[in-house]
Amino acid sequence: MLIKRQRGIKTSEITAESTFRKRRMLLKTALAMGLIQSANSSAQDNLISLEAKDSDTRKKPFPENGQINNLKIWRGDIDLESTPFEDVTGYNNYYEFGTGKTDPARYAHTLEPHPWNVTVEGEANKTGTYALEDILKGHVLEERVYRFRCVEAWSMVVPWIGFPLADLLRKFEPTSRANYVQFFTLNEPEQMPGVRYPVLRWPYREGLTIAEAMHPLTLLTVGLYGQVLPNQNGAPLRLIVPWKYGFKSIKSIVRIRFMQDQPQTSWNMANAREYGFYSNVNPGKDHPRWSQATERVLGGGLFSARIPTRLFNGYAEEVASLYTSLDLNTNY
Ligand SMILES: Nc1nc2c(c(=O)[nH]1)N[C@H]1C(S)=C(S)[C@@H](COP(=O)(O)O)O[C@H]1N2
Ligand SMILES: [Mo]
Repeated sequence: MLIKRQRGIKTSEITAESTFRKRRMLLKTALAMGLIQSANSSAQDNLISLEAKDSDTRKKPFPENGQINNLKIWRGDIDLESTPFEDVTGYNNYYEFGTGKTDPARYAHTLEPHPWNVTVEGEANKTGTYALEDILKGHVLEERVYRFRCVEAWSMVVPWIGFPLADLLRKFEPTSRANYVQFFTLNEPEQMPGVRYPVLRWPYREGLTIAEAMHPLTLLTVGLYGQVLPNQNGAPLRLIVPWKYGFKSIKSIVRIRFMQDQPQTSWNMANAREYGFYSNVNPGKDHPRWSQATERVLGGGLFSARIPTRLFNGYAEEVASLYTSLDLNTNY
């Protein structure tokens, strides 16, 4: 399938991005050579501020509250190139803005990510409605380069920016009955033309077991490529659960609910045979409509690479222990 480039990308923007990637290579090389000792060294801070200066107006740098200076870099064992910015932000899935892959980039400008509140409820000692600023306060942002795989068999490698969801959830002191966590997306017809159509159960909802939610790989995400999240990628706050199919990574979160029983999820409600609760990436368990054995890496146009899909999207070493007592074929 041919990937349509996002319309209206100026050459200057593409240049800025390739400069960004060159700097990233430099940074990686410097890290590998031991030139940069600690993740918080001033050399790295300099690189990051250079990147920010290069960015064009379409990309939004973080507010000047110093958060980005606390960036740590975590790359796991990723050996793939990061997917170009224009593909990560131009080929999306965000049904609240239409079901086409280029709809979100075209229409998500009507989303208003500021001000933003998140309501926390259910099985926790501390519940309530919190401003986004309070949700983020005190957390050190990290860059995490993760593989990301959609059930439709395309994949990307994205330098997300965020912090472990666990660090936030712990603050609410979940009770011993909190076995699951459910998440909800904003549901605002004025801002989201797609929610006028019953293609999914709105608001978009997703869920994790408490162990999955507390796993250190699970990232509460506020940015990508050194910038705040573009609306089409789920501004201002989304989940990234890298060992699960993309639809588990819910966007624009406004509600977090601790629950005793397994929560409803929009895709499972739409088609339980196709979308299970767990939805761990599994090349051995095909989706009724798309083989899960291989994936097409976005960014290469017509000649984009097809690579074998890995169990748990390549994160088996980190997460397989969560599922030792689960039959992955029936608990898909
Ligand atoms: N609220 C909401 N979250 C969502 C979706 C959506 O339609 N609505 N799509 C999901 C799917 S199917 C995928 S593959 C990823 C896509 O994330 P991206 O557009 O940042 O690549 O977002 C997930 N989160
Ligand atoms: Mo997806």
